[in-house]
Amino acid sequence: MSRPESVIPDEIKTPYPIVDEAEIINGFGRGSAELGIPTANIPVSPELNLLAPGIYFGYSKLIVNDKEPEVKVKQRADGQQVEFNHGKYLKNEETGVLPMVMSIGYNPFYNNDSKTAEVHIIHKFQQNFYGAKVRYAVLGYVRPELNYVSKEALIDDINLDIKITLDTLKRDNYAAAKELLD
Ligand code: RBF
Ligand code: MG
Repeated sequence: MSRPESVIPDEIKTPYPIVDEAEIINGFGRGSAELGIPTANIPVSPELNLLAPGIYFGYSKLIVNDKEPEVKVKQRADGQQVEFNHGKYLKNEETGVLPMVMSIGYNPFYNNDSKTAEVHIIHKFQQNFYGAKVRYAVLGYVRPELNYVSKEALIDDINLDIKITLDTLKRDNYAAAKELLD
């Protein structure tokens, strides 16, 4: 599988890199449960809000929120209880700089009412880390948000986004940008 429209330039061009830090909030609980692709939801900052809805890529780094040492149970909009552990169970290697894909927009496949920003960190985590913080560097754009005929088609396209991201981050300028979060 390939995607000719996802041509990413050799240089990181303005408005990238976008570097910021955000608190991880809970989303709809769909990412891991329904798609098998967990995402860390973050507030849409004014800078992210300027980006067109779409899929972006870069690096992220999780930061344990030490100011909140206690695990707290919060109620999600659908009534489900979610545990905010503020990242206290993260392993050492899980707080390093890791590749990420970010989805910004309205998730046409699910038809959300409000704009969301979600980061899928390309790493297999054993636990959630709601309430932790994430530093991120958005380095470029992959594709627009789309609607799909099936959940499987959406998952296939996300897997291709992940592959494109990992390939792109091997290229010189993108590999060097890891330092932005070190
Ligand atoms: N949702 C869509 O409706 N259309 C998309 O094209 C789309 N692309 C995504 C690409 C990536 C890399 C990720 C992580 C998510 C994407 N999503 C997309 C969002 C997905 O629907 C969402 O993560 C789950 O519904 C959980 O909120
Ligand atoms: Mg999510």
